[in-house]
Amino acid sequence: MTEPVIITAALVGAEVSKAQNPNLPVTVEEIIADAVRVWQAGAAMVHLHVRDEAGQPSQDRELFARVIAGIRQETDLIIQVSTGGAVGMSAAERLQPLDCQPDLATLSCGSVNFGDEIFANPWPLIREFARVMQEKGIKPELEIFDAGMLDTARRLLREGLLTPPLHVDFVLGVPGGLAGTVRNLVYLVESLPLGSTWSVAGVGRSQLPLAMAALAMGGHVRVGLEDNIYYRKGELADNRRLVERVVRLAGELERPVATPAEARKILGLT
Ligand code: KMH
Ligand code: ZN
Repeated sequence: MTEPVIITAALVGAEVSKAQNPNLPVTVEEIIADAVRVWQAGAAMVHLHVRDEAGQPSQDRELFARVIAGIRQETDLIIQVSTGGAVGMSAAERLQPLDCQPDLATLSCGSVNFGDEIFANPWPLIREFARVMQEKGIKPELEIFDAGMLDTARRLLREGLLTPPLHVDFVLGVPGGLAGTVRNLVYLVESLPLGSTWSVAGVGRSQLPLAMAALAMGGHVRVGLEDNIYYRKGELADNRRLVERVVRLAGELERPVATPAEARKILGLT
């Protein structure tokens, strides 16, 4: 049978505001409600950020704990927390959600220009984050924003800070990172360590073509307002519709959509 596709919904992120898209979930209740909607639509995993009362990005462990508890009460979604947080946050701040027993956590494998700013992930920070995840038994999702970051992932493997098989997410189309083209995706997938699982998150207008490419290539797909606020040019999206579209496309390509239980098996989660 064709490999089922794991759909991950990146619900809110740290960069988008409600002013840009009123459908963005920012309160604890809104994030939980959107998680339920994308789960009903076919997502198996959520990539989580949280916001504070002012709607600003936060890595506060209490906020994460409330969101995760609410999602787990209503769904069997796989919970993946961000350790990227927002540009400029300290390492200690970013690590907080690892205290909330997520299933996975992101591990960014290098620094990258991020619009006008720098998303800083120096080697000692990467190594420390990997060590904490290993200690807590949390599977990393390796965030790859540029091609050299795969070499950093290999270095972590050599140093025993990652346990194979790896799970990788190619975040392509960040202004400052590797462009969101099918050619780049093919190159990255061909460069992966054998046995790795992978998904792609295309930023902005690259979200749809890269999702379609991943479906055709046997990979997994991340969509959501964190990466892209439009459904099509000039029309704002919401998280459920973005997931529903991937489900329809998967159907056309005869890729079954993984339930959270199937996704857990594919990712080797216990
Ligand atoms: N908000 C970006 C600076 C992650 O979640 O791990 C980092 C980010 C990656 O979103
Ligand atoms: Zn994120």
